[in-house]
Amino acid sequence: AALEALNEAVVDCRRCDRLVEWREQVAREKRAAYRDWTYWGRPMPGFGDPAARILILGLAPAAHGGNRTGRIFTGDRSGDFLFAGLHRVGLANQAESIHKDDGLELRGAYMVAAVRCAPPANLPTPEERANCSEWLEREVVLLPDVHVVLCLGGFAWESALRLRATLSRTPTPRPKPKFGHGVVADGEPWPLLGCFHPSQQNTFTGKLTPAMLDEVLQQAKDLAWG
Ligand code: DU
Ligand code: SF4
Repeated sequence: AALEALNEAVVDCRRCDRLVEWREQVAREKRAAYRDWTYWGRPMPGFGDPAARILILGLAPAAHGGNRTGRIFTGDRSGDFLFAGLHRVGLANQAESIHKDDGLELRGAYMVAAVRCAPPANLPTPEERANCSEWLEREVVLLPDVHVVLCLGGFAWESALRLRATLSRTPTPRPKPKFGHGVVADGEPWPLLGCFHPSQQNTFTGKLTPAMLDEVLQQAKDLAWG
C-alpha cells in the first residue's frame, strides 16, 4: 500500500522541466500519429513484487516503450529481451510484457529506472539523475527484502553507487568500483551486480546474448537467496 501511494505521487512528478516537455511532446505527437495507441507520457512507476529480493535498476524509459505503455521496459525491444530472460530463470510468470493489463507478475524481483521520465536520446543529465534519486531513495525504503541490486548498464551502476552512499551515509570507495558484466561490488546496504544493458546496441551486436543475461540473472538469484 505504501508502495502504491508512492507510485501515485511519482506519476504526478514534474520536477525536471526538460523531461516533462519531452515526455509530453512525444506523447502528443504519437497520439496524433497512431490513434489506436494510448500514450502514457508521464513518469514511470516501479513494477514488480513488493517482497523482491532482487532490485533491477534500469536507466530511463524509452520514448516509445515505458513512456508509451506506462510500465517499465514494456513495449520496446530491450524489454522483450529482458523479460524473456526473467521468465527463463523463473523471476517472471510470462515471457512477454505487452501492456499494463497483460497479467505479467514478477516473483522475487522489482524493477525501477534511475530516471523515471523518458529523456531525449536516452540520455538524462546528471541534474535529472539527482532530481529523480529522491524517488529511488523513498522507494527502496519500502522494499525491505532487497538483497542485491542488479544494475543494467553503467548509468544505473553509477546511480546505485550514489544511492548506497546516501543510504549508508558512507562515501563511495576510491577507486570507485568499475562497472562490468557479472561484476559484484560489495557494500552496504546491499551488493551491486553489473549487467550489460539489454539495449539493441548490445543485443544486436552480440555484446549481450541471452545466455549471458541468464548467467547474470542466475548470479543475482544466488546473491539474493544463496
Ligand atoms: O495490486 P497488484 O499490483 O496486482 O498486486 C497484487 C499482489 O501480487 C500483491 O501481493 C503483489 C503481487 N505482485 C507480484 O508478486 N508481482 C508483481 O509483479 C505484481 C504484483
Ligand atoms: Fe520527476 Fe524523475 Fe521525471 Fe524528473 S525524471 S520529472 S524527478 S519523475
